[in-house]
Amino acid sequence: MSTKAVLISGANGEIGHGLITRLKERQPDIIIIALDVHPIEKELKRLCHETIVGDILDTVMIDRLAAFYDFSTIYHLAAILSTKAEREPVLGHRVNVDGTLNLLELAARQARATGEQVKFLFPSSIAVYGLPDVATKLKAGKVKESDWLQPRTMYGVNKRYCEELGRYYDHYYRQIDPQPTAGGVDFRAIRFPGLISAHTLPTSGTSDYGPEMLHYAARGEVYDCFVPEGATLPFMTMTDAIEALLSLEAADANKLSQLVYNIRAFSVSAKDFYDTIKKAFPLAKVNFAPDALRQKIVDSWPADVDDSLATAEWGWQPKYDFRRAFEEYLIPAVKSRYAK
Ligand code: AKB
Repeated sequence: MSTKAVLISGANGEIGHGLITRLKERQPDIIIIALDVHPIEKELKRLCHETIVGDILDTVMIDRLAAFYDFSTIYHLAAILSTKAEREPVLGHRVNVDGTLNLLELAARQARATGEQVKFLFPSSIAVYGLPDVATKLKAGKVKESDWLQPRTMYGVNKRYCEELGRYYDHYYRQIDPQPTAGGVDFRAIRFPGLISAHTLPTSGTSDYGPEMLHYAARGEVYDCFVPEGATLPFMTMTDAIEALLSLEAADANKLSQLVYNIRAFSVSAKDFYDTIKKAFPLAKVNFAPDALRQKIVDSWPADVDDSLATAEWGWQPKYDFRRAFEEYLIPAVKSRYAK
């Protein structure tokens, strides 16, 4: 039996949590199939039609999924983030590239079988950029989608390559087959900046110092920040990140001139984070103890990105600027989380 469903890989991760909740709020009868290497948390499980503990490298499991469901959209969120992928590059490559290939192949086969498009939403990252040094980074300002594409991390290389893999599946898949088929993969990617959630903490990324600083302060713990006060990256709230994925998914294909879009909400330094967090948690203590090697990664990522194409083509607008993010979402939500 075949049922139209939405597949979310990496469902138990930071984006997955919020995405599942939001999808269900928007469309209560949506059929969500949640896949993760770790068991899906209880409160998410009840929002899903089926939850699967499995590995995106397991093609037998993916074939079984394909036999049971027809997917209209795949949100492929599973990934090994930048710091972990730098420590274990082969694992990073396997999960980030081979895992993505397996799910693109699932999307392509299903699209061909049903004759309908399968949307494939891919979270790419500012890690695809590679600026040579801080001076260049400061001079570069808001980086456009086509600039500085020489990533310096395994994760960045993986994300960049998967953007191109997405282009292949979207435009050229099996292009020499004699019989063209109706359905195909509709690949759409967002290059996310650092993300901050009040409800979850990231694992093994390099932009983690922002969210970690907030959560440590809320728990009354001292935080050893691995970048210097001046380190600057674009960031956004998890709420905005999820809305962006939903907006891009819903966007009219005819209005999209490209497959990959920058988005951003605010560009701030580590000190900006500290100063703002201290206003809400006056006892917050941060030791700036830069790790020169991780700092180099942050130095190679842009201080800000140009998101004008996303705004023009699918109406991207963040709800939260820096002040509103903290005053209206992060601080109240993180206080209530740790008060429990
Ligand atoms: C990471 O730090 O690895 C991620 C990212 C910027 O994509 N948060």
